Amino acid sequence: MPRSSDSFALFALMGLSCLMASGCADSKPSDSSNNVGDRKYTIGFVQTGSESDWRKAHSDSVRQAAEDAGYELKFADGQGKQENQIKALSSFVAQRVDAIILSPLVETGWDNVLEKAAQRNIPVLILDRQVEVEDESLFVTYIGADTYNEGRLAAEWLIKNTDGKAKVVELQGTPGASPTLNRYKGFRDVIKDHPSIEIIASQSGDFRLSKGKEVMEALLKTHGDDVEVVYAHNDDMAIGAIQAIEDAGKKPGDDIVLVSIDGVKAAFESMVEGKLNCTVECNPLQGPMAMEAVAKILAGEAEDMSKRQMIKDEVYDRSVAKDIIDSRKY
Ligand code: GZL
Repeated sequence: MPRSSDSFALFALMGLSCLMASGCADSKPSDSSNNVGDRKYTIGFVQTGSESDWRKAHSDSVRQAAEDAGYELKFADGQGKQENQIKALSSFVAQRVDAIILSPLVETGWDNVLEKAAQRNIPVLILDRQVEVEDESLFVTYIGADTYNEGRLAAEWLIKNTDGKAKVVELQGTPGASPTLNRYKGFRDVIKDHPSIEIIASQSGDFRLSKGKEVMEALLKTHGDDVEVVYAHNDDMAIGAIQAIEDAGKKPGDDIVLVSIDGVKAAFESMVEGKLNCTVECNPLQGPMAMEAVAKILAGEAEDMSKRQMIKDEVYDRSVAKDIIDSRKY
């Protein structure tokens, strides 16, 4: 039987361990400062990977904005695998970060891990790509571009700049990713009223330059001179396709028209060279908007925050590339 003084020590110890375990010792003031007591707010950022120039610009933007906001950013690179992202998200929950930002590789499969964050009252912001979940209270807000409209804009440019007749090969992005699904649908919803624009082949290049080149080589072998237009879901795959078209002895931009999406610097360089005809911008500089939203969420001022915060896009083609290229920020 422990002595009375021992009992007191035991209860004191239990009380302290309970405080620490429940995190009460680390309660979060809901002020708008970037600190909790004497430590910085910690944000867990789960990124898709580093598959494209766009993605690198996106990661840089989030890192810089977190630094500017005075947050400690824990960066998890999903390396192109959803299971890595789910593991990283679970780990951030276990570490009890103050908020989580998720750029989901694909749309589905997030309900359980987002439920874990909700059980720990850790707010989640979805950035860039969208999630499909049963219960949308599992995330506070989505910030990103309107990738469905980007598909529409690409098709509208094509109709305006060809005689409305074209045989198209499509290089799709990562299967199951919201930009892939949206750009696929947006493009088709416009060309369905133009039956002389025909998609003769459609294959995934996974948003990667190397895969885009590989797929384009195969499509040229199969369809040869039938290929009149390439519609690429991102610039990196379009640049891969340009290389394949040149290897096949054809002139990209002239023998074959290329229209893509993102608006990265390399796309503007290709347009200045005349090898790419059009790129629809998809702005990756989302860091500042994300951190503004995080600040409001942490300050308890997010109750009227809209569920979706879309970023505006522009369309650029060869005719303006030379004048614009020096002003591009990514
Ligand atoms: C679009 C973004 C896409 C880009 C690609 O919102 O998720 O992922 O278009 C990137 O370049 O890999």
